[in-house]
Amino acid sequence: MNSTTFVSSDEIRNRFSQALSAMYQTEVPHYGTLLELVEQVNQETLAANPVLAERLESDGELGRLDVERHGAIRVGTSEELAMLRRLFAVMGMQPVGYYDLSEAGVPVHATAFRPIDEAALERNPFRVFTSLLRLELIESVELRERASAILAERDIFTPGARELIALHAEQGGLSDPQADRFVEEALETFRWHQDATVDIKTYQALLEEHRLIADVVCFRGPHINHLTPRTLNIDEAQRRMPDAGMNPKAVIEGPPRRDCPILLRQTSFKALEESVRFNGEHQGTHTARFGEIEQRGAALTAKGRALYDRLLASARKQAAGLDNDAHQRTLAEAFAEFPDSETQLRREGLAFFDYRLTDKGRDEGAECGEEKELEALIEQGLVSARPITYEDFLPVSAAGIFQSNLGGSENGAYAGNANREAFEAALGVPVTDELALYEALEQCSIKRVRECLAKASKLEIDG
Ligand code: OOG
Ligand code: NI
Repeated sequence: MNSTTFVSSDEIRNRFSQALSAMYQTEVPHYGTLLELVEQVNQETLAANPVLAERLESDGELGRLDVERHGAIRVGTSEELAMLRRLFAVMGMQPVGYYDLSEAGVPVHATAFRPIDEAALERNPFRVFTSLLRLELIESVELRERASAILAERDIFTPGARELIALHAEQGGLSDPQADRFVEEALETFRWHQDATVDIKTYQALLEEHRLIADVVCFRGPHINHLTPRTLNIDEAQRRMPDAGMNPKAVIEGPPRRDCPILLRQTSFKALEESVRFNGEHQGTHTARFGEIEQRGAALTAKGRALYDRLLASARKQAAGLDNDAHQRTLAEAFAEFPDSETQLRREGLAFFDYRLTDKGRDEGAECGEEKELEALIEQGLVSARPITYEDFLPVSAAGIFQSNLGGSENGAYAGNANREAFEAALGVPVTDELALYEALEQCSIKRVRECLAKASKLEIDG
């Protein structure tokens, strides 16, 4: 088959995220309610803030505000994770970053499958936070063996999905009908199953060890456990959740509200109790699925991230147990130390920026000299600098999201067990370092600016 007839991986990811969203809305009607709330708050925010509306419009963002930004699943074995890597690769999603949740008393480690280049992110940034259960952290040998025997029995992929993943590798792409079939088959892996694969006693035993172990082990597949649209005002959305019939988690995770947003702020409605049928015809319930919202800001450099981590750690100690309003006030006080203007963030090397030649720069670039420092070029209005959006996750925030749904079943004994090598061995490839990606984007934008200036001054000399 000729490669020109292949559908792009960006297009397959776009179709998949839409199909997943439609499925999740029918599975979890509450999630539809969250989407409506987010849409309403977004519209009000835009109406009250024409500058923001204009910027989103000129960035081509306005038309796709309602596209989900991420979802999450949890798998049980290395084989499952390795196959998922191939499934996500069909959609142009690569494993980026390593997240150790054992530190937070949750027996998983994780990565985010996401698009990495600028054009792909622009098309559809959909990512999936993917956790691998760490049975080796279960202390009871018997329970550990029982769990792995149960997991060994299941195949979370349909034969059709396996076939199309292989076909994609063989052909180097998928045709339009093949892409549609792939989306349909891949969706099955993410579907909810009301029938557990175990009896209620086994479920209870695993639940007692840790709720998350029961969630991963006792079902036929790694049901999608949340989706996450983008909100333009997370504080307002959180405030309105109860009136809209949702039970929000206690606090918004991440940095406080700022003039220059950094990293990622997230909150969710808490997981719902859903009815489940266990082997032996026992009816019971299981709590796993929720809805989340996110608001993203600038990607931080290693220096900026270290400052964020330090301030967050100190604020969290003081904020423990506070309600969201008090929690946000405590955070805001601690973060007073974190520069809050784009100029400062840039000059102090705290965030990554995308540099471009302005119209003025294009007209007058020749005289300004290519040798000048970037900051001087910015001051003269010849170059513009925009923060690069953070596309990844935050371990402390992720832990907060996990814990809000676990009913306090974290286990301190799991802590201190980061094992990136084991995760990468299971995955079959190393994960990409997220900082290196932002650094490369920034460097690439600087190089483009320099090249344009060099070309302009050469034209000037030649002419
Ligand atoms: C994943 C929780 C982490 C996030 O946005 O930080 C997450 C899970 O509960 O499986 O999705
Ligand atoms: Ni999430």
